Amino acid sequence: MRRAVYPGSYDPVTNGHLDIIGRTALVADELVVAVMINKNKKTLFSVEERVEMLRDVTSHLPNVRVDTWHGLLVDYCKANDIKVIVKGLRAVSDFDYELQMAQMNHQLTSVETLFMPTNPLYSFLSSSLVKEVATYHGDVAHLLPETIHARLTERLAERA
Ligand code: COD
Repeated sequence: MRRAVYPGSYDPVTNGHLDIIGRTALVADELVVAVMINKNKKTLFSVEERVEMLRDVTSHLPNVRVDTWHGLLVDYCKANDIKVIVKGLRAVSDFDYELQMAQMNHQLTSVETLFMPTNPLYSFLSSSLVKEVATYHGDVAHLLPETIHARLTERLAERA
């Protein structure tokens, strides 16, 4: 696989995302982790912060870079000559919506979507659940890289 994109919100990046990034980086020549900007979605971290955090935790992977995009993913792919989208699949519940998006994206520009199965260690893990549990002081330290956990704790304390 030449160049692939792994799009998401990454608010914030979790060990589940990192696992998919690391495994995809082994089979792609170049992987772009794209923070997709959705102005209607309320996020805990700004786009700049999410990019900075992703760059920090992927700095050991030489063929991974981080970018942002506002608009359709297929337009990002076209503009960057990317023919493959990678998505992580946690459970059957992810599959329904991901399949719909994969088919829509293919219909729009013939871009292909490849699904990478979650590591069972992280099959329950999502950024939103992590934020919810951390908001009520549940322990999520083992679910995030250390620096991200520190930034999450700090941000939630500011908001409290
Ligand atoms: N294990 C494995 N995979 C995981 C895990 C985990 N624990 N956690 C998350 N993932 C996967 C998700 O399934 C997803 O593939 C990816 O990681 C990113 O996850 P999130 O939660 O950060 O990002 P989402 O799901 O909010 O991202 C949705 C997109 C931004 C990719 C989507 O809305 C999109 O493509 N938007 C762009 C606009 C567009 O083109 N719309 C038309 C689509 S047809």
